[in-house]
Amino acid sequence: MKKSVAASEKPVKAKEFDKELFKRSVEYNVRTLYRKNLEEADAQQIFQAVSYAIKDRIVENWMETQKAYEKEDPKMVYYMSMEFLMGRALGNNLINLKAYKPVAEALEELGLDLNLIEDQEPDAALGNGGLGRLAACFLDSLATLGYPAYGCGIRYRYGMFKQEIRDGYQVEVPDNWLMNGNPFELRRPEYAKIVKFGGYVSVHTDENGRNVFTQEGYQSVKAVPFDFPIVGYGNGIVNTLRIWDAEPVECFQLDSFDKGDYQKAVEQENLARNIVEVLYPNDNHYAGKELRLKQQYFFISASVQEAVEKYMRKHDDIHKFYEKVTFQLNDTHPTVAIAELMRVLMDDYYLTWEEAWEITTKTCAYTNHTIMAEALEKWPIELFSRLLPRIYQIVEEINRRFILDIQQKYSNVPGVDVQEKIRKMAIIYDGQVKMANMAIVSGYSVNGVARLHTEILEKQELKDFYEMFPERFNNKTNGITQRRFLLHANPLLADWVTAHVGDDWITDLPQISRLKVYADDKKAQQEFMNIKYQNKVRLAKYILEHNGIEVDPRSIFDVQVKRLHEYKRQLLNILHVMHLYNELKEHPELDFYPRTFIFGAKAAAGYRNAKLTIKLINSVADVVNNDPAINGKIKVVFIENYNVSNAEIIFAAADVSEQISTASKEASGTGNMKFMLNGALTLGTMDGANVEIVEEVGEENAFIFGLSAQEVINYENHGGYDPMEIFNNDQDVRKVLMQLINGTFAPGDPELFRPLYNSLLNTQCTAKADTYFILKDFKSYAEAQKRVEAAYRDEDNWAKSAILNVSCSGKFTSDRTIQQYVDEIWHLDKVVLK
Ligand code: H53
Repeated sequence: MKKSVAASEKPVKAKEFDKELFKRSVEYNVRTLYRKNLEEADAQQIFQAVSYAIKDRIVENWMETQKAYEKEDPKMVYYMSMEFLMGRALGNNLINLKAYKPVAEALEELGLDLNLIEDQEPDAALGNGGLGRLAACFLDSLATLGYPAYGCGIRYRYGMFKQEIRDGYQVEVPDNWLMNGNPFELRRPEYAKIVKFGGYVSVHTDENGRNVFTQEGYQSVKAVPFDFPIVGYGNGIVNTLRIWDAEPVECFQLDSFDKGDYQKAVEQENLARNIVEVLYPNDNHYAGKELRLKQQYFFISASVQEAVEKYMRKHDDIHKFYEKVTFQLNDTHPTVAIAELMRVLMDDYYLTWEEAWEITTKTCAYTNHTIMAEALEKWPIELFSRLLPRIYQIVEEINRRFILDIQQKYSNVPGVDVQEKIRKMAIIYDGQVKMANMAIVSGYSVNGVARLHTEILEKQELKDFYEMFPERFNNKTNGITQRRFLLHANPLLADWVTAHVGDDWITDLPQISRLKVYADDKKAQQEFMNIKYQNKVRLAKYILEHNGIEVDPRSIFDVQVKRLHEYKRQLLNILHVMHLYNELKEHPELDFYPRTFIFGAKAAAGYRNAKLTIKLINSVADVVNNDPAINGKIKVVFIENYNVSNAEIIFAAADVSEQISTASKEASGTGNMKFMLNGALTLGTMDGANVEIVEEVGEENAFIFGLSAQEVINYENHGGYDPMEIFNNDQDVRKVLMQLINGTFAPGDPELFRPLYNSLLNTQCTAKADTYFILKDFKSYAEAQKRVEAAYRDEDNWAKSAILNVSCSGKFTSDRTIQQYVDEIWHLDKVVLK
């Protein structure tokens, strides 16, 4: 680790919280914002007033931090991401200011409940799932560790849709999160940038004999940044998440009519309005929409321009740009940053190709988050070159030179088919621009997000690239912030942990391993189970209020919350619930430990099988929950609108964490880590970070089942799996599959779930069947579920395992992940405030 650059070695202590001052400022804010006093203000107004009072405190630290950065001139990381799934800010800011408890007390003295005030804040849902939430955790860790960083993204007017369940179906409702204004953001018009789309490129030679490329006949949009403070924990550091809004370059001008470019003014207005309108609700799936590419270039061009200008405000030699700046590309979505940086360096700063290339390749680093083929972005040349003509020229040249490199390297190597290499690795091939290939070729680092995932990249998916650039590849196993997902989400457990091992875990999670000595302690076990019980009561209350379903907090809370995707296999889970229900119906005398199966998941709006799986879960819930014959032993709950805020309540209450993806498909997972931190036991496949979780906690404290990643890959490559064989031989499987098409769960429409049935069996042989090996893993999953039940009956032992899960979760803090990015990729220096 490099040493910090500031003079003072000791981090500042958080300023003492002045309760009276805070109370006065809340009252003052209500008065000036709404011309009301506290008694007259409604809950939303109080939320705003409280947030503005907190923002005042943050702004002071924000200015101090930025002043220190200005003075120390440290290297900065720009974390470029289409998604930042921030969730709510108020509670998190209070936690990180170390002001949560005093503020709660101050508000209580005013007759107000901080929890209810927090509930007034809409989630900033500028992301879909894992990738966006990871970005948010990384920002928290960067600020807490004192590393200079910017998050760069888009200020979508509508974030991730709100999910309503009507008649068991998902209905998408727009998320107007800015409706009441956002108290924490700051508009920064002074940093606005112009972004150009379309037109054509003209070339002329200037007086120095240089080719000058000019984009002409384009449309442009003004990118206006909004800054969000990212508060470090207890260290006074406040970094910035900079998200870009779009505005028309010029408003309508009357003389537009005279000039005849009224049409153009209208188009620019529309472009600006559309570009940041909405987040694409696809997770792990690329839809190839033109507007999406516009969004990508829009925020990237603005961010790259700003990074270069900021650098040039302090330095005069652009050649050393990479010494002060690094761009981390969060998946392929921001990959146009490579060509945009080349463009700025060559066209605006007149560097040669070679000079620009050296800077770019030393600045850009890429994180791969998936091996799912449908998630890899490939843009049709026609679209890409029409929208970004200058950028396309640059990509073509990167590609041309790279193909020469391939030829040079492999032409004389016996046994290597150079054309095959080019086919697999070229950036432009088959009429498409392949963004992942560009990111690998043009950067200094390529990382996967869990050990297994990185191994699969190196040995299979990106094998040819790994062979060519082995030094670029590295692993950074994901992590999560314990400040949000334990300290804020689970105050009872957080206090209990602190009472036993002190509070160092808040900024040094591996310290939580000191809890291990309590795993066998009967008193600790009881206390732990009691806390879990109270958290289950809290969740049961939420479920009753939101779903109208009564669940028993003494039952096992078995939870699968994550995006709905076939590879995540919610279908396996619900088929198994159907199977248990069958067993109970057939053997009412069965000694069955009551179980509550809890699901939460949003499906992409156009993803048919995913949406039908939601309907199936709700249909099964309707039948099972209302069948007196099973005496309430199984309950099925689908939590509407799973998001960061309700996730906090859900993780805290879970006994069992369902991590059941088809091995090799889940790059890492991060929900798995949040469950572990809150003392749930993992029921999972050896996939993604599950492998490392089990390695930390021991296989005896988890329930592992199913095919290994290598077995899955072997079947995929060589065939040999026939789901029909299982259907014909396994009566349990056969029965639940028949129930998909005989109306057991859809009495009015027996054909309703046929597409799910077909996806598993495909009797028509028109497509591959059971691509995600659900039937193949069914039996071993059911057996693992039996082990769960048996284990839960031994309460002491369960408590021991749960405590061990908490105490072995140290590795999975995003503080560790960020420190590894810093040490091995970014090479930043810590800044400590004086
Ligand atoms: O990224 C998470 C992983 C998870 C992976 C997810 C992800 C997205 O949410 C969206 C696109 C994408 O390529 C990958 O599915 O396994 O934990 C953070 O790395």
